[in-house]
Amino acid sequence: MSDKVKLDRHGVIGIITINSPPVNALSTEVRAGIFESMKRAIADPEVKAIVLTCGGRTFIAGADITEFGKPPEPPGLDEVLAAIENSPKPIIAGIHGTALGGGLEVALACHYRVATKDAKLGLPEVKLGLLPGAGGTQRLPRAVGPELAVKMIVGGDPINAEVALKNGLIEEIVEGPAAGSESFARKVLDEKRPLRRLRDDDSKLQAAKADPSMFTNAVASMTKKSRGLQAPFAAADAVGYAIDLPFDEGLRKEREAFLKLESSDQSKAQRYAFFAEREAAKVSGIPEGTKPRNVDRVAIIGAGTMGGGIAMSFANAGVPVTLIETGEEQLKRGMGMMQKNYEATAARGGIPADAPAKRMGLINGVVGLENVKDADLIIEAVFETMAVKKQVFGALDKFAKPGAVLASNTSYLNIDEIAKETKRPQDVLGMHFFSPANVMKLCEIVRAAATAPDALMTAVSISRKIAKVPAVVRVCDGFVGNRMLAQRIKESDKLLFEGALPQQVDAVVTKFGMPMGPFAMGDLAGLDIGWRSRQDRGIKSEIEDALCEAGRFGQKTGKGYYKYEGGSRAPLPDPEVEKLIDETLQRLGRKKRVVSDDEILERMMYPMINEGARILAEGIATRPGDIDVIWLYGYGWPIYRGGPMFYADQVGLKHIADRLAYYSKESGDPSLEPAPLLKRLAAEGGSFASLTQPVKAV
Ligand code: T1G
Repeated sequence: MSDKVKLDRHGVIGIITINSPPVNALSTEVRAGIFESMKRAIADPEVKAIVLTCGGRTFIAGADITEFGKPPEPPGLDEVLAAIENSPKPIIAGIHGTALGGGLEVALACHYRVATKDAKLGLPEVKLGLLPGAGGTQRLPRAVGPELAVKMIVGGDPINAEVALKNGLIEEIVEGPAAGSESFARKVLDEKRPLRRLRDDDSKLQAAKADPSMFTNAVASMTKKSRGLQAPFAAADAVGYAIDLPFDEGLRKEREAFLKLESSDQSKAQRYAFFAEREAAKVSGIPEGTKPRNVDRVAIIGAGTMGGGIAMSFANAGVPVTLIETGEEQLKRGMGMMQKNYEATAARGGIPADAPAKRMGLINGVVGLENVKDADLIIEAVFETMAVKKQVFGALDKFAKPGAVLASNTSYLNIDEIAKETKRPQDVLGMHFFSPANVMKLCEIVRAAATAPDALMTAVSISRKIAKVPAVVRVCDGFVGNRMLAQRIKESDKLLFEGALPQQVDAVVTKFGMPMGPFAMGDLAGLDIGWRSRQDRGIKSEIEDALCEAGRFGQKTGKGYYKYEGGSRAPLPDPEVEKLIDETLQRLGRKKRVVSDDEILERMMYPMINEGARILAEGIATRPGDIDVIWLYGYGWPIYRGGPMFYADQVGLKHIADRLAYYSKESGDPSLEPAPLLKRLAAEGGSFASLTQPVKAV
């Protein structure tokens, strides 16, 4: 009998308790333990009803993801669920924390479910490129109706206990999972309630059977944002089986669809991303047990687009913020922007109607740097020049309390240099947020040479508290994301000189799954920023300079690499641009050639991967997974491709190294030469994934 699952008896109630930290995942051992305990409780004549509950911080949070892709071991989850569902004695699931995936499927096979008020119930399998594979797509629609089932299964987000109660997924909200479910079990016995098997109850499917548009509309709205993903569409089809087919036929087809997704490249990439995200929060090279400093209050310097977005992220997590500006006018503009943003989200139903007032109530806007005095963490989001950063950090050194963590939101400036402006460089680091900061999940945490381990842990833990994904990097120009992006921008410029058009390059990149191509991105950011800094540095980018000289700064002037009509943000190819490019190439005596989409894709991705290899070799990033997390959550890399380093392993490092060597020779550009680490791994037949140890201690 497994020590992870135990069976107790409280009078006529059999209590099965799972205790398998950290999240009671349904590993082989846990499945076997439940199966054995079930059989024993059912066979025990003293036992009249059975409760299934968990110890620790949560109910079952799903199948054990680490077991996917490995040969399945008995008992299968379907066997365990059949034993539960066909039990002659009522079985009650007592839920607390998160009942997710296979965990909710276990509860759905039970005859009754109760939950504590903080519980969350969901089927997030699509977020792993999967669909519920143990009856979830057949039982949940019968429990809550097809519309909510589609929302939960195709969207993957959990519902809370209140919504679960309202929609009949649970019977009651109880105090404690064990005590609450035990007293509910006694009620079931006292009131001789029937053994309710969801498989036998089609009542909530009738409306959708009568009017199929109910289902198709729900699917259409939930799959709107699923471009490139397989799982959401397969999951929607599976819910459709519940409406159209008998239960067991639906179950069989669900299983078939699950197994197909389980072996898919997309799901492998999404499962990789799941663990890479969690690994990225583990900082190497600091003493075991280093504790983060306490953060009760945060101060943010600058109420512009970034400062405002960062302030909202903290207020969204209930952390009070002091937002500091240099003048009343700037402050008023910044506060107004956040208010408008919150109201728009509330109007869309994205947050409760009273949230804008509550969250704005947590943001105290003031003028004057001295107001940082009570803050435990100070994040500077001012104009992106070294001079301004140094001036601000010099002042912060005077006003900030001892032990406060001083973070800069710079996206590429040298944090070591900024830290030198203070007498407390051990408290200085970078917290690089991405625009819009209240939406983008990534926080690229930059560890400077003098940053203290506990200051670093403070930045990592507070990032997770505000629902950001932290990734720790070292100081270099552009850190990880922007440094790799610079390689792509350089190649995209060169492609225009060789005959490719902006819309061709962008189409290849968006077809690959990126939200936007380099030229549409340039138009969004504004081409004049790069133009002015090139002028400052006396360097040229002939084609982009010509666009800027023609007043084509991008969206802000209604034309750049594309034209934008009627205030729309949709990029439209503009023959004017083609003409301007041709004129520039003629003036430079450059010949155009036909550039294939395959070549464009290789030159958009491989130089970035090559730079990623350099970044690993220099120890700027600890793991390839950290680089992937940065691209997934900061630059919109498609989740179903896992990230640039994961993608590189799928393509094969030998092929990438060979192609880079070819492009380097063709263009005479030494920076395209394969990096030593890439060359070595390619020669050894290795992969970035094989780099289990940091290439160099961070
Ligand atoms: N399997 C294995 N390990 C898991 C796990 C799981 N399902 N869930 C979490 N972990 C590990 C995680 O890697 C980390 O490990 C530790 O637990 C704490 O997690 C048949 C097919 C539950 C909301 O998708 O969403 O069921 O880093 O840091 O922030 O239909 O974990 O400490 O070594 O995330 O408090 C469906 C996945 C599976 C839920 C807790 N279930 N988990 O969040 O802690 S597919 C899921 C989560 C399935 C069936 C199908 C979250 C959480 P380490 P954590 P957290």
